[in-house]
Amino acid sequence: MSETTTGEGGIRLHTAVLAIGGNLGDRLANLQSAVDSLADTPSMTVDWLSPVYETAPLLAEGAEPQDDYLNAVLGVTSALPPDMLLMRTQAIEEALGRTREVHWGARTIDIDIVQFDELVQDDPELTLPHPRAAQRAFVLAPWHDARPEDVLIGAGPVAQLLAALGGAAAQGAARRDDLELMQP
Ligand code: PH2
Ligand code: MG
Ligand code: MG
Repeated sequence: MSETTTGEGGIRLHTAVLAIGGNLGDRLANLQSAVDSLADTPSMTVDWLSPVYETAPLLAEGAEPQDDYLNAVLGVTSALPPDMLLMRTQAIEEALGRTREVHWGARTIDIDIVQFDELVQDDPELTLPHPRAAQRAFVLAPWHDARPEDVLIGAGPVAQLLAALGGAAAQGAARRDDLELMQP
């Protein structure tokens, strides 16, 4: 993962790991729409897709209760630099009805860039790798299922990070083998 490759015509291609999740509306349909929209992005291919997990909401302190999420992780390759990839993911979130009234509020869809090539940056608009991915079973568990050898840049092997959390179940994350995302 995360190596920069050169595509046809010498265009720089980048790989990214994205985490998707939502807890409003038809959760699986919203995840699938996000995957489909990513695949429809010019120059972008969806390389792999994780299983779907149902996960207890991780809430900000004092926040109102929320319904459980569905979460998944996927790998993409594209020619988009990080800021353009972020613009695209935000446009897809908006098209799928995402609103941002409450920080960490319930949402139809959230698309987070977990890592981008081997890039480490502290830009307040886009911190890479995602600063909280190493603590989140709803990211690590599906990622590990799909790509057991992957490493979260600067943090360590996904397998070790997940084990350090006590596994998926310790954070209320359970694989839903009855639900599946389709490669577009
Ligand atoms: N996303 C959040 C806050 N809490 N909890 C779960 N289970 N899954 C999420 O994707 C999630 C969350 C903010 O992005
Ligand atoms: Mg998020
Ligand atoms: Mg987000």
